[in-house]
Amino acid sequence: MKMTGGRAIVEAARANGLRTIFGLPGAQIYALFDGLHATGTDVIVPRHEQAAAYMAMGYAKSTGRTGAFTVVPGPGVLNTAAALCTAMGNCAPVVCLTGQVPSQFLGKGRGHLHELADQAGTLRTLIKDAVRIDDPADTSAIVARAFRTARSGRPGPVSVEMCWDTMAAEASVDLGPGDTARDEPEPDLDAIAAAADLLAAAKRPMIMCGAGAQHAAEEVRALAEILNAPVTAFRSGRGVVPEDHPLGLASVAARELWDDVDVVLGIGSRLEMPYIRWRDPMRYEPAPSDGRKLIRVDIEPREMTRFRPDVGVVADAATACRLLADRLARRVSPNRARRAEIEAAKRTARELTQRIQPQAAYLDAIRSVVPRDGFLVPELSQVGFTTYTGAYPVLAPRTYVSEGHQGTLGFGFPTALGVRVANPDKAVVSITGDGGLMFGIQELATAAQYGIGVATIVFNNRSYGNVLRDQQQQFGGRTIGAELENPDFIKLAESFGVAAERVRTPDALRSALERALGTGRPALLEVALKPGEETSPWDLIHMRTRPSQRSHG
Ligand SMILES: Cc1ncc(C[n+]2csc(CCOP(=O)(O)OP(=O)(O)O)c2C)c(N)n1
Repeated sequence: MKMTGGRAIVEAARANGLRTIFGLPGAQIYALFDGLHATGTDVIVPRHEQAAAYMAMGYAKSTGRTGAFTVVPGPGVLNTAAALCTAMGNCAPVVCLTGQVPSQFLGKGRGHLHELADQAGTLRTLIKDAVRIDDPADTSAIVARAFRTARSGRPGPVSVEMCWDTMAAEASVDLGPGDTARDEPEPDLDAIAAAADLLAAAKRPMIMCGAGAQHAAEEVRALAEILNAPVTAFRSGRGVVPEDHPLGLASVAARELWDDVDVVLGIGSRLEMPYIRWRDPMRYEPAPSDGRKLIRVDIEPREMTRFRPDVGVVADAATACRLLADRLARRVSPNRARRAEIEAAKRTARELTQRIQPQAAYLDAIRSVVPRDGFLVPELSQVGFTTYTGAYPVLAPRTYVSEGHQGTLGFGFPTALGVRVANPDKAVVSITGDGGLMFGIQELATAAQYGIGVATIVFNNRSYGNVLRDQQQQFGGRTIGAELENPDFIKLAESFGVAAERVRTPDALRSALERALGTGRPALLEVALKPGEETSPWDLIHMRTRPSQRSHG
């Protein structure tokens, strides 16, 4: 068939499941946008390219399906760089479709519009892969491979570029079929047997999940129930086992139990929480040095050398958990007393996290309104950090969409928009500080234009709160660059056509959020706080010792 290169890219992406794309047009990718027009693909156009990539990430993280975005090359692509490295860090399958200078200018350094010295090479240092389609006849195969790479192994972003003239010109293209396969390593059954032996002999095993366990909720829960093992996570693995299940628990409760844990089973997780945050975050350890046995299940073989376990199982989480459950079902006699210990740890954790005020009271108010299957997108903020402790229990897989190890301020609001686009019938709440929200405030226009019904709660303490506290406590009160003069968020939101309300108490937030979610329309709720008013959550995040044995202010 004769079509432009741009149309061919769209057709190929659609064959691989694309129905919605986030993107911002420009000359090099006009033909691609024309292809989107011709195929009736839903296009959401944000007001800054970074948001296109964050939205694709939110779409991917909340569904497990690949999210896609399209931007112009050079500055357009670089505007998405923070989102791309965030998506890489939190294992989001994302495909970026972009352009290039005209083919005759490739590598010439003439300074053609949006030229970068080596766009694909630059991107390859950030993401899983970056490829160019030089011959339109290869489009189907290259695009299918990009989607496959994004979702296979440890998922992550992949970019596909095509030169301006190639994208615009008509060529003969064979539209191949899509590809739904996912490359999966064959698990080493000896490693499975060794892991099963360690788990069978364990007295108090603990399971720690990461993003790589989100698709394996059923299998993880079945294995946990056989072992009567608590299942925890720091951020990306939360909700795999709901935190109101007798075996599901968040970080503070997990740390309460940690001292007695003898075998750790990490599933699709870097294990940052116990082996970095609960130890010395400045010290790299190549392997555990605390006497506990560690089993790691991870689809990425390099993980086994980055942090060496006693037994490493390179496998998909669901497959490995099924194999382990088969081997353990008749072999272990469940330690029933464990459930009482877990319950006690959860009670203690609840008492401790309730001391983080006013954040915990606001999070209780939010949790009481958001249904089990509703989504929360936190931000790098006092309330967002407080969610790490379990003060906001996560009750279903994929419903807590966090930033991962990049800790990217400003990711939250645009990511939440992508979550809602992918889940138009579910409640989606974005919580953010005033600093973080301003990284993407212009996307209120996008929310209004497309009716993206996210309820955004801005906790306005008129400062980069974390920085302010650190400077006050660690630099003798010499504060610099931490105080903020903000716009009137209510008037600002209303000027975008977004309903807004200011509240000053958790009760008022509860009713305002109920109203906002009830409308299904975008809404902004401002919680007015004083600078420095929040209790620091940090000693319940970096817990070197059992939290109940320490005193808290
Ligand atoms: C891209 C990026 N820039 C800077 C930071 C450092 N940082 C982390 S939290 C924070 C302050 C956040 O302030 P705000 O959003 O107002 O939330 P608050 O802490 O006041 O609740 C900053 C500057 C970061 N994590 N990421």
